[in-house]
Amino acid sequence: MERNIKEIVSHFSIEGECLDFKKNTTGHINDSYYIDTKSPDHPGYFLQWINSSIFRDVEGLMNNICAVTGHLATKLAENKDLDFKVLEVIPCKDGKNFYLDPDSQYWRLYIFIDNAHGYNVVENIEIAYEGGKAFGLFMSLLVDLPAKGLTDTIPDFHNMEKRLETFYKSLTDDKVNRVKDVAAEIEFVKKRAEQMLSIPALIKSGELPLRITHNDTKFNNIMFDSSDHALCIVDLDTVMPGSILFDFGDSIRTGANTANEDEKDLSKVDINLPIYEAYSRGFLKNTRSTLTEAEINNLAFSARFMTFIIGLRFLTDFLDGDTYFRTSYPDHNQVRTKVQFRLIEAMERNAEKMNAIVIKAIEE
Ligand code: GN1
Ligand code: MG
Repeated sequence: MERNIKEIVSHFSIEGECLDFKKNTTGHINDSYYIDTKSPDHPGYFLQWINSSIFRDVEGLMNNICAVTGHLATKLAENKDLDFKVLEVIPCKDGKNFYLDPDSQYWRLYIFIDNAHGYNVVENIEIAYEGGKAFGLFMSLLVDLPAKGLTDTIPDFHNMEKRLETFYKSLTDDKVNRVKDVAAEIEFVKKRAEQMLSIPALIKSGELPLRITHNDTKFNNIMFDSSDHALCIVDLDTVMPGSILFDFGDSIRTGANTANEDEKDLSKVDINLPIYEAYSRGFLKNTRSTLTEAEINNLAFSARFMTFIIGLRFLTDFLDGDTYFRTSYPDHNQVRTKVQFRLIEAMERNAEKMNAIVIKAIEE
């Protein structure tokens, strides 16, 4: 679809105007653009097209984001020593927090965070520790925001029962005749499905509490400044009630993998235990006082749980003919699945060590 980015930006209350823009290629769901005002007096902006076939309630989603960023901004203003930033939503000229264009496409605008960078593969333990502290702080600053006020932007997002049901349906439908290509991956899922259902059982029984969580804590959603201090958490589309296990687990899936999420050479995939340890220490430094026993007991396992659920979603999307995640080549989702499952095997071999690391970090 041809998009007139400058025209779209003109609907927002910005300082200056959009004189140039550049598409950003990370992210599997939304489209993002850096908006250049080419002026030392005005900030740059970050424009996003919101994929409303995935986020069905954009109004609810934007209200979530405004509630969360508003709460964080107040907290950070009260605690100046925290040295942390929060995304700033720029409203439209009509006061709405998103712009709906004549083609019924949704857009939002943030202030661009200058001189910041993220990591797809974490380079050292200092960065991992900083990242853990950042997501821990994010969650701990949100403990007193009532979860009731937030909508589920994607219902059942990390609901393993539902994800398995959907997977089995895709298996039966075999829409694009790909079941024959993934026999080993299907076997992998079946072998572990029951064990994975332990988490939804604990959520249902109330042993695992629902909090406000980020739910998409890929390590590259942490922005760092030029001295590798963690500055800000981005990608707030899925901030909604969830378990803290989702947040811890997904950061380990992405941050403690020695390879990229779509590495073709599986021999490069492994769990980096020093990175895992550093992340755990940072995360627990800022969350340990709020965690329950059931959360602590399942923290190490949550890394396997989240790697499994996302691997399962990649596999399901492969079977459905790649309709959800953006792909760059035909078997991209299969490659992503294989990486996730290889990482789970590595974590299974290291399960005892991973548990011991959490216990040690809790006691620190
Ligand atoms: C999607 O678009 P991105 O990269 O922020 C997905 C996450 C997956 C991730 C896998 C809303 O996130 O759940 O973990 O891809 N987001 C949504 O890389 O489905
Ligand atoms: Mg995301």
